[in-house]
Amino acid sequence: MPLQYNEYYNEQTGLTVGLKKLLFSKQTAYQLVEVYETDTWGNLMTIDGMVMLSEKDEFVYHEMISHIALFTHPNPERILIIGGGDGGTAREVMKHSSVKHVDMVEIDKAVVEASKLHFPGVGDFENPKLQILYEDGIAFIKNGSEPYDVIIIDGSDPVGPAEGLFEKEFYRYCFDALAADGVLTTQTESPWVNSYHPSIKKVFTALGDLFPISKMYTCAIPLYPAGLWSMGIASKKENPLSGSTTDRISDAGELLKTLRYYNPAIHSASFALPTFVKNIIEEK
Ligand code: SPD
Repeated sequence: MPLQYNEYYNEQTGLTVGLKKLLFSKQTAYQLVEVYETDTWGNLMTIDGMVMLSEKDEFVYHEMISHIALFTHPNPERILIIGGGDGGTAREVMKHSSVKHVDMVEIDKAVVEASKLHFPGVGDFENPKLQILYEDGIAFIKNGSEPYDVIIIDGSDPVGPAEGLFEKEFYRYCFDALAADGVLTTQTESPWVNSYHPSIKKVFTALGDLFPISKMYTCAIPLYPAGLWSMGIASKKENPLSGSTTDRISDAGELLKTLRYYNPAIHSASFALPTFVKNIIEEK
């Protein structure tokens, strides 16, 4: 029997990845963090048996959770990332020349440690703009700080320590922590997995109640359950589909050359939702 990683998202249905060997395994106070060398996807990080990233497909998630929001904000300088310990989101955010400071609040040091050891191309941990705080993101945001221009919720699935990242109360704290033209993005799971629908609905109801503008968008991530992933953007002022957002993207030629998934057409197209996906957030 070959060595395999299996993540079941519905009874016996799931994802299978061929493994070469286990590289890292740490049970922390919060979760089990593991890294495997795979036969196809480079190194793969899992948390409590759920895929977080692979070397080969991480660019999709990290570009899409970062650039939609960063281009929507007219001048993003102060950024907060909740979670994101592998460093991929911070790497993308810091490609924007307007960004002066990034706080990354990661609850679990082991995620950063595993990434530094086994994902050398993912994090830009030595960048002086990045400050890593090993704290609970929910407590951090609740306690208040100087306002942020953009907040990115790069957490895990809605089980264990990340459960609170899908609650309205948490998004209210985020709203309060954002400047008057602030923008937020968050990862909101796979629309194909029925057990996630209540969490998806809860997040979009909260964003719609709190922010004048909120939208879902999607991207294709092969190693996440069923390959289709949803994300949410919420904004106090600027619309992600406005002409000024489009102009900012068109002016960012050099940055766009560094990307492999996100481009101007993907920015707009990712907001076109299949009807069954729209129904998850619109049905009463
Ligand atoms: N089931 C996958 C959910 C993963 C969301 N976060 C991924 C972390 C990558 N920075």
